[in-house]
Amino acid sequence: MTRNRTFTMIKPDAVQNGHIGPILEKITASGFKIIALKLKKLSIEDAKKFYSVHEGKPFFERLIKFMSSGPIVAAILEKENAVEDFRTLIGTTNPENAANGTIRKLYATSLSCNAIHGADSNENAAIESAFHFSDTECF
Ligand code: IDP
Ligand code: MG
Repeated sequence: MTRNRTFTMIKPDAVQNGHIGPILEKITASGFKIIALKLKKLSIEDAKKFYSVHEGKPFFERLIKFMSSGPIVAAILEKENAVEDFRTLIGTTNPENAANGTIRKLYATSLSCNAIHGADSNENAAIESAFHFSDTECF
């Protein structure tokens, strides 16, 4: 299987609750190499752009408010089958349904505030990585 890359954000709830360290440890222990990493705060405009696919959905405004409420950790990760394996590692969108041991099961506080983002395709991983990291940054 070929190595490829995915994109993640540790969301404001998990950053605020002190879970950056344990989440990064779980990610690297699961075989992902961290290619790029930064702590940043999204503006409302940033969050709207990043989640534009969800515009018009009932949870959109709450999602934007939440994602711009405090710092996030953005990262590019590399592994064989990275996108699919990372989605498995984070668990289902609703943490109540997430499998034991997944990041959302362990660290999410609710369906809205679910601790972590994972890109859902190779194409979106590339788009989302470019959104957060310029090509002058080291990766
Ligand atoms: P994903 O993050 O598992 O890919 P998406 O459907 O892409 O899930 O939704 C993006 C984010 O929007 C979720 O991670 C969650 O924070 C929020 N969200 C999704 N569905 C709902 C909902 O029904 N109620 C509240 N928030 C939601
Ligand atoms: Mg999604």
